[in-house]
Amino acid sequence: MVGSAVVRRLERENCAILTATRQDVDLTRQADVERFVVEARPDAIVLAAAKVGGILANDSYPADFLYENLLIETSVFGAAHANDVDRLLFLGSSCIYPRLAPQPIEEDALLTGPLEPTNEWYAIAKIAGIKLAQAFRKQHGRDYISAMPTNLYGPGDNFDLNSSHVLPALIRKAHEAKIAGAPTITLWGTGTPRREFLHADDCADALVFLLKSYSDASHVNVGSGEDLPILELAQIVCDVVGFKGEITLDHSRPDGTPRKLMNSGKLQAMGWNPRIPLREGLAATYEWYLSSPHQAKIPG
Ligand code: GFB
Repeated sequence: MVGSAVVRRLERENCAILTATRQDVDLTRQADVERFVVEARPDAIVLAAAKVGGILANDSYPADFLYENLLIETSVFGAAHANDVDRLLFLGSSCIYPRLAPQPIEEDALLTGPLEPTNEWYAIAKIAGIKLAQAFRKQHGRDYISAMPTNLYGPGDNFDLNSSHVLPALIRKAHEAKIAGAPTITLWGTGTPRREFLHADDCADALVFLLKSYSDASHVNVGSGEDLPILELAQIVCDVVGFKGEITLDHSRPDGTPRKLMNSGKLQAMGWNPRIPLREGLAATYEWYLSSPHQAKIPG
Protein backbone atom coordinates (compact mmCIF):
# COMPACT_ATOMS: atom_id res chain seq x y z
CA MET A 1 0.00 0.00 0.00
CA VAL A 2 2.58 2.64 1.02
CA GLY A 3 5.19 1.62 -1.54
CA SER A 4 2.62 1.86 -4.36
CA ALA A 5 1.53 5.28 -3.08
CA VAL A 6 5.16 6.46 -3.06
CA VAL A 7 5.60 5.24 -6.66
CA ARG A 8 2.42 7.13 -7.68
CA ARG A 9 3.75 10.28 -5.98
CA LEU A 10 7.28 9.93 -7.44
CA GLU A 11 5.79 9.71 -10.95
CA ARG A 12 5.17 13.46 -10.53
CA GLU A 13 8.91 14.01 -9.95
CA ASN A 14 11.82 14.11 -12.38
CA CYS A 15 13.38 10.82 -11.33
CA ALA A 16 13.79 7.19 -12.41
CA ILE A 17 11.77 4.89 -10.17
CA LEU A 18 13.35 1.49 -9.46
CA THR A 19 11.07 -1.01 -7.73
CA ALA A 20 11.49 -4.61 -6.63
CA THR A 21 8.62 -7.04 -6.24
CA ARG A 22 8.71 -9.83 -3.66
CA GLN A 23 9.32 -12.19 -6.58
CA ASP A 24 12.35 -10.14 -7.74
CA VAL A 25 13.98 -9.66 -4.36
CA ASP A 26 13.44 -11.38 -1.01
CA LEU A 27 14.23 -8.46 1.31
CA THR A 28 14.86 -10.85 4.20
CA ARG A 29 17.84 -12.34 2.31
CA GLN A 30 20.97 -10.14 2.39
CA ALA A 31 22.40 -11.68 -0.80
CA ASP A 32 19.20 -10.89 -2.76
CA VAL A 33 19.21 -7.29 -1.55
CA GLU A 34 22.94 -6.86 -2.23
CA ARG A 35 22.47 -8.15 -5.79
CA PHE A 36 19.54 -5.77 -6.41
CA VAL A 37 21.36 -2.69 -5.05
CA VAL A 38 24.54 -3.50 -7.03
CA GLU A 39 22.50 -3.88 -10.25
CA ALA A 40 20.07 -0.99 -9.66
CA ARG A 41 22.61 1.47 -8.20
CA PRO A 42 19.94 3.76 -6.68
CA ASP A 43 20.71 7.32 -5.57
CA ALA A 44 18.10 6.99 -2.83
CA ILE A 45 16.13 4.18 -1.21
CA VAL A 46 12.64 4.44 0.32
CA LEU A 47 12.24 1.47 2.66
CA ALA A 48 8.47 1.08 2.88
CA ALA A 49 8.52 -2.72 2.87
CA ALA A 50 7.84 -4.51 6.15
CA LYS A 51 5.97 -7.37 7.72
CA VAL A 52 2.89 -5.44 8.87
CA GLY A 53 -0.48 -6.27 10.39
CA GLY A 54 -3.18 -5.25 12.80
CA ILE A 55 -3.46 -5.87 16.51
CA LEU A 56 -4.40 -9.57 16.24
CA ALA A 57 -1.60 -10.43 13.80
CA ASN A 58 0.98 -8.56 15.88
CA ASP A 59 -0.15 -10.25 19.08
CA SER A 60 -0.25 -13.70 17.44
CA TYR A 61 3.05 -13.76 15.52
CA PRO A 62 5.69 -11.92 17.61
CA ALA A 63 8.64 -13.84 16.14
CA ASP A 64 7.56 -13.07 12.55
CA PHE A 65 7.11 -9.36 13.25
CA LEU A 66 10.42 -8.96 15.09
CA TYR A 67 12.62 -11.34 13.07
CA GLU A 68 11.42 -10.56 9.52
CA ASN A 69 11.44 -6.80 10.03
CA LEU A 70 14.94 -6.89 11.53
CA LEU A 71 16.13 -9.00 8.56
CA ILE A 72 14.61 -6.52 6.07
CA GLU A 73 16.15 -3.52 7.83
CA THR A 74 19.63 -4.99 8.29
CA SER A 75 19.69 -6.28 4.70
CA VAL A 76 18.64 -2.96 3.17
CA PHE A 77 20.66 -0.62 5.38
CA GLY A 78 23.72 -2.89 5.01
CA ALA A 79 23.48 -3.09 1.23
CA ALA A 80 22.84 0.66 0.95
CA HIS A 81 25.94 1.57 2.93
CA ALA A 82 28.15 -1.09 1.31
CA ASN A 83 27.22 0.28 -2.13
CA ASP A 84 27.53 3.97 -1.29
CA VAL A 85 23.80 4.76 -1.47
CA ASP A 86 23.92 7.98 0.51
CA ARG A 87 20.19 8.68 0.88
CA LEU A 88 17.67 6.37 2.54
CA LEU A 89 14.27 7.03 4.07
CA PHE A 90 13.14 4.48 6.64
CA LEU A 91 9.45 4.07 7.43
CA GLY A 92 8.50 3.25 11.02
CA SER A 93 5.17 3.42 12.81
CA SER A 94 3.43 5.28 15.62
CA CYS A 95 3.48 2.08 17.69
CA ILE A 96 7.15 2.80 18.53
CA TYR A 97 5.98 5.12 21.32
CA PRO A 98 5.22 4.11 24.92
CA ARG A 99 1.72 2.75 25.52
CA LEU A 100 0.81 5.68 27.77
CA ALA A 101 2.93 8.45 26.21
CA PRO A 102 1.55 11.96 26.88
CA GLN A 103 -0.75 12.93 23.97
CA PRO A 104 -0.24 14.28 21.39
CA ILE A 105 2.98 12.27 21.20
CA GLU A 106 6.21 14.18 20.50
CA GLU A 107 9.20 12.58 18.74
CA ASP A 108 11.24 12.76 21.97
CA ALA A 109 8.76 10.48 23.80
CA LEU A 110 10.60 7.55 22.17
CA LEU A 111 12.00 5.04 24.71
CA THR A 112 10.59 6.93 27.70
CA GLY A 113 8.25 4.16 28.87
CA PRO A 114 6.89 0.63 28.38
CA LEU A 115 5.56 -0.31 24.96
CA GLU A 116 2.07 -1.62 24.10
CA PRO A 117 2.33 -5.42 24.69
CA THR A 118 0.23 -6.38 21.63
CA ASN A 119 2.79 -4.89 19.23
CA GLU A 120 6.02 -4.43 21.18
CA TRP A 121 7.79 -6.86 18.82
CA TYR A 122 7.04 -4.79 15.70
CA ALA A 123 7.76 -1.63 17.71
CA ILE A 124 11.23 -2.87 18.73
CA ALA A 125 11.99 -3.75 15.10
CA LYS A 126 10.93 -0.26 13.99
CA ILE A 127 12.91 1.41 16.79
CA ALA A 128 15.93 -0.61 15.61
CA GLY A 129 15.40 0.88 12.13
CA ILE A 130 15.43 4.41 13.52
CA LYS A 131 18.65 3.56 15.38
CA LEU A 132 20.21 2.05 12.22
CA ALA A 133 19.59 5.31 10.36
CA GLN A 134 21.10 7.31 13.21
CA ALA A 135 24.10 4.93 13.55
CA PHE A 136 24.99 5.06 9.84
CA ARG A 137 24.65 8.86 9.98
CA LYS A 138 26.88 9.09 13.08
CA GLN A 139 29.59 6.58 12.08
CA HIS A 140 29.61 6.93 8.28
CA GLY A 141 28.00 10.30 7.60
CA ARG A 142 25.13 8.70 5.65
CA ASP A 143 22.15 10.97 5.00
CA TYR A 144 19.60 8.42 6.24
CA ILE A 145 16.30 9.69 7.73
CA SER A 146 13.26 8.12 9.43
CA ALA A 147 9.55 8.95 9.20
CA MET A 148 6.96 7.68 11.70
CA PRO A 149 3.52 7.56 10.07
CA THR A 150 0.30 7.11 12.04
CA ASN A 151 -2.26 4.39 11.16
CA LEU A 152 -2.43 4.41 7.36
CA TYR A 153 -5.18 3.29 4.99
CA GLY A 154 -5.98 3.45 1.30
CA PRO A 155 -5.81 1.53 -2.01
CA GLY A 156 -3.72 -1.62 -1.84
CA ASP A 157 -4.51 -2.14 1.85
CA ASN A 158 -4.86 -5.63 3.33
CA PHE A 159 -8.53 -6.58 3.84
CA ASP A 160 -7.95 -10.02 5.35
CA LEU A 161 -10.06 -9.99 8.51
CA ASN A 162 -7.46 -11.71 10.70
CA SER A 163 -4.31 -9.83 9.70
CA SER A 164 -5.63 -6.41 8.68
CA HIS A 165 -5.84 -3.10 10.51
CA VAL A 166 -9.15 -1.80 11.79
CA LEU A 167 -10.16 0.50 8.95
CA PRO A 168 -9.98 -1.99 6.06
CA ALA A 169 -11.48 -4.67 8.33
CA LEU A 170 -14.49 -2.46 9.02
CA ILE A 171 -14.94 -1.63 5.33
CA ARG A 172 -15.02 -5.33 4.49
CA LYS A 173 -17.27 -6.26 7.43
CA ALA A 174 -19.78 -3.50 6.65
CA HIS A 175 -19.77 -4.32 2.93
CA GLU A 176 -20.25 -8.06 3.41
CA ALA A 177 -22.99 -7.46 6.00
CA LYS A 178 -24.78 -5.07 3.64
CA ILE A 179 -24.62 -7.54 0.74
CA ALA A 180 -25.73 -10.43 2.97
CA GLY A 181 -28.47 -8.40 4.65
CA ALA A 182 -26.90 -9.27 8.01
CA PRO A 183 -28.32 -7.41 11.05
CA THR A 184 -25.00 -6.62 12.75
CA ILE A 185 -21.25 -6.23 12.31
CA THR A 186 -18.77 -7.00 15.12
CA LEU A 187 -16.26 -4.52 16.48
CA TRP A 188 -13.30 -5.89 18.46
CA GLY A 189 -12.74 -4.58 21.99
CA THR A 190 -14.67 -1.77 23.65
CA GLY A 191 -14.71 0.69 20.72
CA THR A 192 -13.30 3.34 23.07
CA PRO A 193 -9.62 3.38 21.96
CA ARG A 194 -8.83 6.40 19.80
CA ARG A 195 -6.85 6.20 16.57
CA GLU A 196 -5.41 8.75 14.16
CA PHE A 197 -5.61 7.93 10.45
CA LEU A 198 -3.77 9.22 7.38
CA HIS A 199 -4.45 8.28 3.76
CA ALA A 200 -1.53 6.48 2.07
CA ASP A 201 -1.37 9.16 -0.65
CA ASP A 202 -0.98 11.90 1.97
CA CYS A 203 1.73 9.81 3.65
CA ALA A 204 3.54 9.34 0.32
CA ASP A 205 3.41 13.08 -0.31
CA ALA A 206 4.95 13.72 3.12
CA LEU A 207 7.70 11.14 2.45
CA VAL A 208 8.69 12.79 -0.85
CA PHE A 209 8.57 16.17 0.89
CA LEU A 210 11.00 14.85 3.55
CA LEU A 211 13.25 13.21 0.93
CA LYS A 212 13.59 16.63 -0.73
CA SER A 213 13.95 18.77 2.36
CA TYR A 214 14.97 16.90 5.54
CA SER A 215 18.41 15.73 6.68
CA ASP A 216 18.71 15.12 10.41
CA ALA A 217 19.11 12.27 12.90
CA SER A 218 15.73 12.65 14.58
CA HIS A 219 12.74 10.72 13.21
CA VAL A 220 9.72 12.80 12.08
CA ASN A 221 6.07 12.14 12.96
CA VAL A 222 3.74 11.97 9.94
CA GLY A 223 0.14 12.25 11.06
CA SER A 224 -3.18 13.96 10.34
CA GLY A 225 -3.34 15.55 13.80
CA GLU A 226 -6.90 14.27 14.40
CA ASP A 227 -8.05 11.08 16.15
CA LEU A 228 -11.44 9.53 16.91
CA PRO A 229 -12.87 6.62 18.92
CA ILE A 230 -12.99 3.32 17.05
CA LEU A 231 -16.77 3.14 17.57
CA GLU A 232 -17.18 6.49 15.81
CA LEU A 233 -14.92 5.27 12.98
CA ALA A 234 -17.17 2.21 12.65
CA GLN A 235 -20.25 4.43 12.44
CA ILE A 236 -18.65 6.52 9.67
CA VAL A 237 -17.62 3.36 7.76
CA CYS A 238 -21.17 1.95 8.01
CA ASP A 239 -22.55 5.25 6.72
CA VAL A 240 -20.07 5.41 3.82
CA VAL A 241 -20.66 1.74 2.89
CA GLY A 242 -24.44 2.04 3.35
CA PHE A 243 -24.78 -0.66 6.03
CA LYS A 244 -27.80 0.17 8.19
CA GLY A 245 -27.43 -2.60 10.81
CA GLU A 246 -26.14 -2.57 14.37
CA ILE A 247 -22.54 -2.57 15.66
CA THR A 248 -21.88 -5.19 18.35
CA LEU A 249 -18.76 -5.28 20.56
CA ASP A 250 -16.58 -8.38 21.03
CA HIS A 251 -14.97 -7.75 24.41
CA SER A 252 -12.88 -10.92 24.08
CA ARG A 253 -10.62 -9.03 21.64
CA PRO A 254 -7.87 -6.63 22.83
CA ASP A 255 -8.18 -2.84 22.69
CA GLY A 256 -4.42 -2.28 22.44
CA THR A 257 -3.07 1.20 23.04
CA PRO A 258 -5.82 3.46 24.43
CA ARG A 259 -4.64 6.36 22.26
CA LYS A 260 -1.69 7.20 19.99
CA LEU A 261 -2.32 10.65 18.53
CA MET A 262 0.99 12.06 17.36
CA ASN A 263 2.19 15.64 17.37
CA SER A 264 3.23 16.26 13.75
CA GLY A 265 4.09 19.90 14.44
CA LYS A 266 7.73 19.40 13.40
CA LEU A 267 6.62 18.33 9.89
CA GLN A 268 3.97 21.06 9.73
CA ALA A 269 6.57 23.66 10.72
CA MET A 270 8.59 22.55 7.68
CA GLY A 271 5.56 23.40 5.53
CA TRP A 272 3.73 20.08 4.99
CA ASN A 273 0.07 19.40 5.76
CA PRO A 274 -2.25 16.48 4.88
CA ARG A 275 -4.97 17.08 2.27
CA ILE A 276 -7.30 14.03 2.34
CA PRO A 277 -10.10 14.21 4.97
CA LEU A 278 -10.96 10.88 6.62
CA ARG A 279 -14.51 10.51 5.24
CA GLU A 280 -13.37 11.36 1.69
CA GLY A 281 -10.40 8.98 1.96
CA LEU A 282 -12.68 6.26 3.34
CA ALA A 283 -15.13 6.61 0.47
CA ALA A 284 -12.30 6.44 -2.10
CA THR A 285 -10.84 3.38 -0.39
CA TYR A 286 -14.26 1.66 -0.44
CA GLU A 287 -14.52 2.40 -4.19
CA TRP A 288 -11.06 0.84 -4.66
CA TYR A 289 -12.13 -2.21 -2.61
CA LEU A 290 -15.22 -2.68 -4.81
CA SER A 291 -13.22 -2.34 -8.03
CA SER A 292 -10.43 -4.73 -7.04
CA PRO A 293 -12.07 -7.85 -5.64
CA HIS A 294 -9.00 -10.03 -6.36
CA GLN A 295 -6.70 -7.57 -4.52
CA ALA A 296 -9.21 -6.70 -1.81
CA LYS A 297 -8.86 -10.10 -0.20
CA ILE A 298 -5.07 -10.57 -0.21
CA PRO A 299 -4.38 -12.52 2.98
CA GLY A 300 -2.05 -10.69 5.36
O1 GFB B 1 -5.84 -1.15 13.53
P1 GFB B 1 -5.56 -2.10 14.64
O2 GFB B 1 -5.56 -3.56 14.33
O3 GFB B 1 -4.13 -1.78 15.24
O4 GFB B 1 -6.60 -1.86 15.86
P2 GFB B 1 -3.57 -0.77 16.33
C1 GFB B 1 -7.02 -0.57 16.20
C2 GFB B 1 -8.15 -0.68 17.18
O5 GFB B 1 -9.32 -1.12 16.46
C3 GFB B 1 -7.94 -1.72 18.30
C4 GFB B 1 -9.94 -2.17 17.16
O6 GFB B 1 -8.48 -1.20 19.50
C5 GFB B 1 -8.78 -2.90 17.81
O7 GFB B 1 -9.25 -3.72 18.89
N1 GFB B 1 -10.72 -3.01 16.24
C6 GFB B 1 -12.08 -3.12 16.27
C7 GFB B 1 -10.25 -3.78 15.25
N2 GFB B 1 -12.51 -3.98 15.33
C8 GFB B 1 -11.38 -4.42 14.67
C9 GFB B 1 -11.19 -5.31 13.57
O8 GFB B 1 -12.12 -5.92 13.02
N3 GFB B 1 -9.90 -5.49 13.14
C10 GFB B 1 -8.84 -4.84 13.73
N4 GFB B 1 -7.61 -5.07 13.24
N5 GFB B 1 -8.98 -3.99 14.80
C11 GFB B 1 -1.38 -1.38 15.10
C12 GFB B 1 -0.13 -2.15 15.43
O9 GFB B 1 -2.05 -1.19 16.33
O10 GFB B 1 -1.09 -0.09 14.57
C13 GFB B 1 0.78 -2.24 14.25
O11 GFB B 1 -0.50 -3.45 15.88
C14 GFB B 1 0.97 -0.88 13.60
O12 GFB B 1 2.01 -2.71 14.70
C15 GFB B 1 -0.34 -0.19 13.36
O13 GFB B 1 1.75 -0.08 14.43
C16 GFB B 1 -0.12 1.20 12.80
O14 GFB B 1 -3.73 0.62 15.86
O15 GFB B 1 -4.09 -1.11 17.70
